[in-house]
Amino acid sequence: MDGKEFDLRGKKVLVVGLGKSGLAAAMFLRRRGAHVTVSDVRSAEALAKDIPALLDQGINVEAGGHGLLTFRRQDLIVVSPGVPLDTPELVQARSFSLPIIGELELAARFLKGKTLAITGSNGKTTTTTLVGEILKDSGLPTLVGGNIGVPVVALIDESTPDTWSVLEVSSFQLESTQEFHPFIAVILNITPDHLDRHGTFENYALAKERIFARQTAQDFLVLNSDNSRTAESASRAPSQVYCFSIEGTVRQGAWVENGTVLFRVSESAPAETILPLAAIPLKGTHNVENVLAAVCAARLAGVPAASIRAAVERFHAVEHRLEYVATINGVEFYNDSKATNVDATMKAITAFPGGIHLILGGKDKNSDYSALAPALRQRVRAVYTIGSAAQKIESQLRGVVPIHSCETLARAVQTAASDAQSGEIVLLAPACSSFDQFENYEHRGRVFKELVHDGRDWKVSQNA
Ligand code: UMA
Repeated sequence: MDGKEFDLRGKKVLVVGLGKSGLAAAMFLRRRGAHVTVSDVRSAEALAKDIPALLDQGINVEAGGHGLLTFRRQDLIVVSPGVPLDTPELVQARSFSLPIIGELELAARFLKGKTLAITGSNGKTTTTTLVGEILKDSGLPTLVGGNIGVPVVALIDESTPDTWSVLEVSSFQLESTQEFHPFIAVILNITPDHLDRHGTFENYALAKERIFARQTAQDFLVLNSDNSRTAESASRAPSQVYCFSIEGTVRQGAWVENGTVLFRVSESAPAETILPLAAIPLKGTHNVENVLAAVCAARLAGVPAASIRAAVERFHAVEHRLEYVATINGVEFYNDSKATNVDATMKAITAFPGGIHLILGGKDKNSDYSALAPALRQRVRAVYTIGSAAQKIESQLRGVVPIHSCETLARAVQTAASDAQSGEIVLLAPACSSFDQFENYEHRGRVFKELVHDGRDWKVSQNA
């Protein structure tokens, strides 16, 4: 991205949204000499912890709503990922031809070194973390950020021409990119998610495809050939396509054969052995896919096979992704709070052979929960619903397995823990976002873990 920096000195820049991304972007823009205003729909009270630091830096703050005038007198508008691009004030700004970019695009123009970007509906955080570990372990100077929780602008000052920036990128971030141009791009899978924001599945898929839109023939794109919508992207890629598959051999990329992960750099090259499946310390076939994607990305970045194997063997589940919590009276508790869509929940269910007591619910994203029915029939003993999506889930899954309306996570954990027999599983994999009852999915996962640990005596006291 070197050489595409804009001169921000004296420019009037509006940052929309004052979350993690907006705060980091505003501070960065100010340090580069821009006149910065931040606008957020939340009240000044709700933003109180951040306002003094912004004012100290000479940044203007508009709280409690977006003013149409604020969106007019600007040279550039930088949008936070969570702000929909069809927000009326942004639509108006676009009609006045004001340039609008997202935080990812802003950062990409200043980030030095090489970018390795990972997107997908599920598995992004695990794969990004794993690739970051592999690159770091092999001695490459590596930074990790993006949707994983560290705004990309926050990486700029640390980056050098030798840096590898490993970025988790979401459809929200990709939607507002223009020149974003990763050297290695990965699409793990595309399955329905965020339909409340993108409207249709195809719009969502097209946002994901922006990860490779500006790549060239010198760049690489890694795709999951087992996922139909992802495989389809190959024909549109301007870059060199590598694939991964757990179902069969690929022309160039990574696959599984006789219980071993193999990689080849081209169709005519010999297959290299990377590691046996048994050496992967993560649960579920979806995690095998994540490892295959990481193998492709890391080999393309020049990391030797032995180094990849060592890093994978040491890797532990990321918090809130099918994270083992505890075994109480023979019942295992797993926290998959990051399963915020139907496909992720399906993957969590299929990671276990059966005997699952499944906690579902939260804020609906216009999802179709009936897609879970076959997996529920095969592996799930009962469902425990929580949150505002509960009624919809119950009506779409009625008669499939017993459903208990629990409303709160506390009741759900308690009921599921009491129902489960030794050898069974209590799984939080809610298929919904968390914002109706929690600050975010991390908060929901932490509360789940606390409830599990606090409730060690439930069964004992009930049986007493
Ligand atoms: N806001 C407005 N106007 C609007 C909408 C929102 O002013 O019309 C304000 C809100 O009041 C709030 C701020 O915008 O103050 C929030 O901005 P944000 O939602 O972009 O949140 P950030 O804290 O900046 O976090 C974002 C990502 N959030 C989203 O994409 C929703 C984080 O991903 C990411 O970790 C962070 O940037 C750093 O890059 C979270 C996420 O849920 C984990 N991502 C989705 C997912 O993984 O499914 C895509």
